[in-house]
Amino acid sequence: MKRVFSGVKPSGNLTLGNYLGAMRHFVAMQADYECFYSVVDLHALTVPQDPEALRQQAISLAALYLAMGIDPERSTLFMQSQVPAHAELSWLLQCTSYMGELSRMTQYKEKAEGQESVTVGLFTYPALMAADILLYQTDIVPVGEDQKQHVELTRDIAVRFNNRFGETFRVPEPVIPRVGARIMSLSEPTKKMSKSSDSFGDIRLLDEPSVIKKKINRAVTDSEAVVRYDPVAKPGLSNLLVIHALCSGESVAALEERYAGQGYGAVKKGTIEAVVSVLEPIQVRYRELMATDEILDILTAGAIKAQEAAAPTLRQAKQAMGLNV
Ligand code: ATP
Ligand code: LTN
Repeated sequence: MKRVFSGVKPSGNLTLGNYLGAMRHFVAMQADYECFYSVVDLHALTVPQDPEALRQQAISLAALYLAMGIDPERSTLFMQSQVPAHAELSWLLQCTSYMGELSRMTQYKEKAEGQESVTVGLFTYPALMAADILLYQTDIVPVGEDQKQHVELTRDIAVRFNNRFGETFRVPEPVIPRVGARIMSLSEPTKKMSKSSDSFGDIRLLDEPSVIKKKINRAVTDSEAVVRYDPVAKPGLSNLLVIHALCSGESVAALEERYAGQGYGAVKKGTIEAVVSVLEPIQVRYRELMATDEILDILTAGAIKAQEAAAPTLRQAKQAMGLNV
């Protein structure tokens, strides 16, 4: 069976963008692949975090994975920091990556821009992400559009390592959804919806239905009042149509037809209903899970399975580079 690996940072409350662009595909892929999914807490440390909040967010993220339908009997769900092989391989890969290629990463440039001080970890982060993926001999990496560049760098790192030190890593492929790979902010529809922003335009997976309603009703649209998918001329409306389509299981074209001749108010109302119908059941399961200690046991078992799966590749990489293993 082919292998899938993906990760989400516990860097804030998850957004609808995380779900539609990445996590709902994680759930679907369990049927056809051997999947490894991680709460990549080491990645969250690249920008300042409050220690207690980080600990809570990581558990909350694990509960959300489960609430969405990640099945720990079928997939390995684990906390990155509980599997030391990630940090270890990351060092080896930092020593085979170049300043030039890491400097070209747009996520680094965006996150570093305007900051007074930037950690070395934020810069070397793609080498840790490459380690996450390569440790499991991963075939497929489901991610949103913003992570494509990092998966491509991972491929370059793997090919270079294999050429220089002998066949060690499988070269992974990114899988990016055709629709929903970049869900935009409702208040600034030219920017991506982001978990670490504090904008009112970011729908959180744990937002109450009344909050979702308020956010969607306030979503920025244009003044033309014609329902047409056109992300350049109508970024706000087009984003709502994509969100609606993915949540109600219809196509954007079908929605254009359904709402033809109606105002944007009708589109917003339909979008609210569709989003709430997807998020409410996840929220109910989330609350049930958070009321038990089950998550901790699942994470402990997941870390053991992940460490076992990662160990042979880490050993092979160390040996290939000339370390005494
Ligand atoms: P941060 O804002 O802290 O950088 P993030 O939400 O961008 O967080 P992750 O939590 O690491 O980043 O993202 C997890 C997955 O969700 C990744 O595959 C990413 O591509 C995807 N993703 C994040 N935001 C969006 C979005 N707005 N639309 C589609 N996919 C997204
Ligand atoms: N870099 C990603 C999160 C991430 C990831 C990974 C995704 C860390 N390790 C491995 C896929 C595979 C982000 O910022 N969204």
